[in-house]
Amino acid sequence: MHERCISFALPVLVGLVACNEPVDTPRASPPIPNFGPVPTPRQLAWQELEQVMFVHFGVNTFTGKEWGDGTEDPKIFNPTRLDARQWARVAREAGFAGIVLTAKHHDGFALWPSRTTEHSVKNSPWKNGRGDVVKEVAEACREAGLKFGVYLSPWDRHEPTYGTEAYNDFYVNQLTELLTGYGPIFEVWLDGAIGPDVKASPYDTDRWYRVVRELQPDAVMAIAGPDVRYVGNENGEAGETQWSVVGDRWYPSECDVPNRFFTWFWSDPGEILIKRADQLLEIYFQSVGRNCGLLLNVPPNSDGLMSEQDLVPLRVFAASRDRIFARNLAQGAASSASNVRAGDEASYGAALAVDRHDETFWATDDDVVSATLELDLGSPVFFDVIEIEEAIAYGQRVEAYRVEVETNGVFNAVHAGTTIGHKRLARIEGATTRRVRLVIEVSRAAPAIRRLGLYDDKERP
Ligand code: FUL
Repeated sequence: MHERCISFALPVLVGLVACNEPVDTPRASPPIPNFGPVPTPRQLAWQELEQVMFVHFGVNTFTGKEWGDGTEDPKIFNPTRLDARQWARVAREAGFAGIVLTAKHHDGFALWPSRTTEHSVKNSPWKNGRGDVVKEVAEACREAGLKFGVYLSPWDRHEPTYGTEAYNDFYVNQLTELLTGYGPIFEVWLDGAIGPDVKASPYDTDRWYRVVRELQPDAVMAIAGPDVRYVGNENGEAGETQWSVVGDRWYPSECDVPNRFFTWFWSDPGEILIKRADQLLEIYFQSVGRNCGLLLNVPPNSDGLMSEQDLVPLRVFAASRDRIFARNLAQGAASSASNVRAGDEASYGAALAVDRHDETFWATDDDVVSATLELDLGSPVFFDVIEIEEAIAYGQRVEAYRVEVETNGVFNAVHAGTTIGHKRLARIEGATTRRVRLVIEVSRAAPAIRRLGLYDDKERP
């Protein structure tokens, strides 16, 4: 949280500052030298979002297919009760920061009245061909305070120029319509998928990237793009070791995952194929809790509404997650560290890892790459969830760490891990202790830890 301060520019009062925050609000820790590649501002902003909702919607919603072949009659698209505000409300109430909409899937059907194709909502009976799903979702997101992003499938099974150079013009024209007509776009999802029987078009991705940068400089390009990478599966499960650094690039991962087993588009399967709340919670721990963005799909039905059968587990998941993280038991604990950068407690002290501020962190001297942070919780406290965050604006550093708790004067490890990154969450068996240590065993450079959190998952069996 930034201090909101107003400087008075009166000649006799130069430098006088009035603050409306409590006086104990610490200042952000001063910058430290970057280590290796660091995130661009757009990547850093994206990583802070943590949870985004994916929305697959289109002709497949009406045919029950996952991959339409582009021969669909646009007349089948008729979501008579479509309410994008409901979608946005669902996303917001479940704690998601934005929505990424499939503006066009592999079937080539455009959810906006594109000038580039006839395979679009403009030839559907929905709103007599005058509807625009992209517009409705963009506006609903804006109203709900959510970010809005677009998925535009490069693979297009309807467009005749697909497979030729000319398709690049077609694709750039579609990108241009989407990136100029609907306000700020935070993410452009460039799906790498393509059927086994097809040769990919000669994609001029450099040109596409230039267009996105020019029209929406704050947008990240994901998957087949340079800013955010595919985690490698669609189970919502990142590896235990998860670097945002790949070679000499900052390239954080995203876990795109459907809330239904195996399917992205709505069809009426009965409840058996919908993931339960505890499975969604596990996905959260294995994606957000392993230094990844979570992009969780929830498909609207053929009426144009998200269905109760999808929403019930989502709500229960969100409530469990919020209950677990409601109270950080480490916040404000007495703290000390084996090393504090320049001995400057106010700027880099251990206490800054257990305050409530994202802008402050504990950091060590540059030549200290293993170090210990110790907390005294005042009295024995039970916890079974651990949260650790690095100050990734300066790079990702930690390679090995462990968390120890004290019992009868002896510290024992209850969790050990490799990478931390933006966020690391761990569920442990549960420990009751007064003293806790975070031991950074190996770090590529001086560790910079912005949060150590301890939580009690009361619902856990
Ligand atoms: C894949 C697509 O083929 C799926 O249909 C879905 O859109 C998923 C998110 O990406 O590559």
